[in-house]
Amino acid sequence: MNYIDNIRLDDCFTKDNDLALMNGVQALVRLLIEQAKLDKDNGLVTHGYVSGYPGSPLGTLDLELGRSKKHLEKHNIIFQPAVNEELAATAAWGTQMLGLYDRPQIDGVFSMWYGKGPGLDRSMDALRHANMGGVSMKGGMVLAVADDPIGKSSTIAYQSEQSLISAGIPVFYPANVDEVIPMGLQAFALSRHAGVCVALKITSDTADSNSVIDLGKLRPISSKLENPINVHVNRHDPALDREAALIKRRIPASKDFIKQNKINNVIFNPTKKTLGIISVGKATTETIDALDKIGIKDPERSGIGLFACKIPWPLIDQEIINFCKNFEEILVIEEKASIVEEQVAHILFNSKSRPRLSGKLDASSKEELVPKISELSSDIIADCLLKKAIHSSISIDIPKTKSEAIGGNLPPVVSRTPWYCAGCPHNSGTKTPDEEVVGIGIGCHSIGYFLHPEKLTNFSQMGGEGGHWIGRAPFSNHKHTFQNIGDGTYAHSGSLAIRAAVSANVNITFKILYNDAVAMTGGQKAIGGATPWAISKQLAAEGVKKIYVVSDEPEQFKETKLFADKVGIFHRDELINIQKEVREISGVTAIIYVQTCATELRRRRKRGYVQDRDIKMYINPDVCEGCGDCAEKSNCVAVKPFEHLEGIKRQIDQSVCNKDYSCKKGFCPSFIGVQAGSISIKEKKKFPDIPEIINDIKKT
Ligand SMILES: Cc1ncc(C[n+]2csc(CCOP(=O)(O)OP(=O)(O)O)c2C)c(N)n1
Ligand code: SF4
Ligand code: SF4
Repeated sequence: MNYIDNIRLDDCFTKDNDLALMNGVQALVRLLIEQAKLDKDNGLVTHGYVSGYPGSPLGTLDLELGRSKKHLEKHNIIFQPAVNEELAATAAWGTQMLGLYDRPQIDGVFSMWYGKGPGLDRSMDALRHANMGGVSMKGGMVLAVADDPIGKSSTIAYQSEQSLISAGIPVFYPANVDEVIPMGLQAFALSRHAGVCVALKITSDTADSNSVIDLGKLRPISSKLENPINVHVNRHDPALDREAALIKRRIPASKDFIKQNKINNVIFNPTKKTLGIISVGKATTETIDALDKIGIKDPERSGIGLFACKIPWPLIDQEIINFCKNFEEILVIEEKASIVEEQVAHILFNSKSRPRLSGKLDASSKEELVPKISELSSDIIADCLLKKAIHSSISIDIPKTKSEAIGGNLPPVVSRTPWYCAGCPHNSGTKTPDEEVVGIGIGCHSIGYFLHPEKLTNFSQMGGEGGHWIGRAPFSNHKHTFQNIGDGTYAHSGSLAIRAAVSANVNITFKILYNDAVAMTGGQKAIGGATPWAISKQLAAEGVKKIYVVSDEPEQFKETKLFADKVGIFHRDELINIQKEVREISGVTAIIYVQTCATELRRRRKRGYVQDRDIKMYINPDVCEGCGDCAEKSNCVAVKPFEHLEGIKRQIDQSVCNKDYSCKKGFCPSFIGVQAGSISIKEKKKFPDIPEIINDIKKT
């Protein structure tokens, strides 16, 4: 049998040895499974718990956890998606209190919280309480913090360390997918040992990349340590006792654990000590690449040392003193703020051997060196190393031509403006009367920012939708504003902002874009979300003055008595008129715009959960005059221009069309609806057989 026949997609969850392919998100799932197995092997009876809220770069973790349900259940791990990150953190801490109040039949629960940077910020109150209160000895609490350093798919570029450090939470920073499981197991072990919450910082690069992992080597060797006293979760300790437990016992015990387990390590230790580099997290891999890029094949021979700092906080004084000893200069390579550099400066200040310290600034030239913003790449680091060579007496053997090669080895990347998916409800639901502007927020409707920025006011954090207007309204020349808010955001925290607007008595119309999904992060179900009729009743109970429901299929709401009293239900064609009416009403009004996310609808149709629409729209090129009205009316990416002998005309790209039919709104005679038609596929594509060489992989 071919070796490849034995490879399964879920090998990374099921196998105990052998190689398995996994991405950073799957590595987090396997981490939980591995922790369960480890406990079992050690004779502990534990269960697992995982809760959080999706957000990039861990936007797909909950989907992966959902897909792996059977594997998780086998190991007694419960996955409970949360209404928002703060409540997830509170629940995860709750699992640590089991032994105090619940007379459990198990030894403990190891729990994992996940969320993106802004989710960490909103959870800080809960996490600060958890870290002050402590974690159980046979449980453990690890936070998978999704860091998006360049704001690739976030409203802000994020670095989590500062928030975590402020709460005294140790930060583990795996450099790549390979380190996620071993470091995650160490994080759980530390959490149990010192009674602290421990963060596992996962950047976009780690979450999104794949690696073939040796499943037989997941478990790090751990040192046997003496158990610290009075560090674990306790009943109702006074605030100052909890502070003392954290500062005087948990953090010192954490440092002892990190030191004894040798989690940070020295990679290059030259005899001639010229430049000692301390690289943090994923900067280690990039620094090694950078050294290679500038022609330094043997760093130790060039007098270069490298200390891989895997735990940016807290640093272990003795490790830093030992590494830095006798170096002429130390260079700290870390992205964004100088978290490690400042600790190094503090540690070295009173030490006997005090080398020059470079990092964000070059110690000799005082010029900027390692960038303070965005993320680091091997090219940027190579550039820093070159600058170091120019601005100091340190001689690094760099071939001149190599420097020119930096950054020049990648083809230029084509960029395009983000756009709504074909048939997206936001194409229609976000429309406003011409003269109006509308508040932006979190979710797919924010894509509008790229399409018509002049129509939108500034975005807020998730759940802050409408809050800006509460501050602006008393001073504004406008009497009223509109505010978009997704149904996922409404369930997460946004309903509170509506309550705030009612209590501030401002004139605002919330447009609740009910697309029946938390679409931007992958089409999840809104946890704690409600039906349009339940939302209408919630809004009415909060004091919203007038509520409309607008939909592409208003006929689906025949049971009008399910809705709050006096709710008007209309077709989306009436949206503009309704907005003109509600803007004249003083106080808070709402329009619930109901149309399913087109991508979600496509999935549901494919899986047979909802009936497909059987009409396909075509544009007759002989009739089309190329005016573009259909594209403008629908705003749909599936309506594409194509070159015709008579000039540019329009056609519908059937491969992306989601049958929203808003393109035919212009009553153009070119449109043809074909019932029950299917696209003819000329020949099924054949793929070549996988070459036999694959067979040999296992043997080597
Ligand atoms: C506090 C916080 N948690 C998570 C996210 C990640 N996030 C970005 S868009 C989005 C989806 C919002 O869903 P919804 O309001 O339903 O809008 P849709 O994308 O469906 O249009 C989420 C969860 C975030 N930006 N902030
Ligand atoms: S995922 Fe859904 S809501 Fe988001 S742009 Fe696509 S169709 Fe619209
Ligand atoms: S299909 Fe009709 S509306 Fe669209 S570009 Fe052609 S003429 Fe204009």
